Amino acid sequence: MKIRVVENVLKANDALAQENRQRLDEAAVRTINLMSAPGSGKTTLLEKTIEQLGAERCAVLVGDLQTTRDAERLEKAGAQTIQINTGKGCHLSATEVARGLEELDLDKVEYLFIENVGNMVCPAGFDLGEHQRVALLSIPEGDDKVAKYWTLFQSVDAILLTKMDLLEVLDYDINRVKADLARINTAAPFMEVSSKTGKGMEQWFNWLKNKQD
Ligand SMILES: Nc1nc2c(ncn2[C@@H]2O[C@H](COP(=O)(O)OP(=O)(O)O)[C@@H](O)[C@H]2O)c(=O)[nH]1
Ligand SMILES: [Mg+2]
Repeated sequence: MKIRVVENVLKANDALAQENRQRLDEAAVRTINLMSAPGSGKTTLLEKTIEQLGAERCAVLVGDLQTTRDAERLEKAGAQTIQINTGKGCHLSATEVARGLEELDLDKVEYLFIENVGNMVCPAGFDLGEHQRVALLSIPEGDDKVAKYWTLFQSVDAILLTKMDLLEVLDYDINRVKADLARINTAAPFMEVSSKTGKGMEQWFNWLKNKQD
């Protein structure tokens, strides 16, 4: 019985996600769902990305349990931003994204970024209607997270190893991460970046612009 309820919730979410995707296709807005642990650098990456792509081409839906802090940061970067507070919810749902889309003027927008609620488990199970999924993984989190949270890393189209400027001060084995990814997801490009120094960011921007390195 419990299983049937969960299946129904997922089915309803998937149907609405499909509607969101259709709407975004019609508006020609490429939509990217960013997922990672809290503090791994999603908002900072988006601040730099908005600056690089041009604020008028970007919109953001940002999910957090509470506060409008991330929305305030991203609005300051110049992008149309809608904050979604999930209360106790550990991930965004297609319903919340549909409501967020109602609030956005997508006329001039080419990129919609969805900053999901920070955690490496729940967001992976919910289609929001995005076109691509990106996982962030930061150096301070430790090099065992791909193996531990493999369902997230298996489901994404690109992986960013963030805060590369901290590599020297923390014990972190990038080869261990690459070996884990070789078992889980070989299709997604793996990019080593630092929003702080700008190192490696060109590869991310090129990926967004559909350019090869
Ligand atoms: N050293 C370093 N710190 C970073 C970098 N990117 C983000 N941070 C810091 O990490 C903290 C969390 O970043 P934030 O973007 O809010 O993470 P989010 O919770 O995933 O959105 C902040 O104090 C940022 O200044 C980076 O590339 N290098
Ligand atoms: Mg954030």
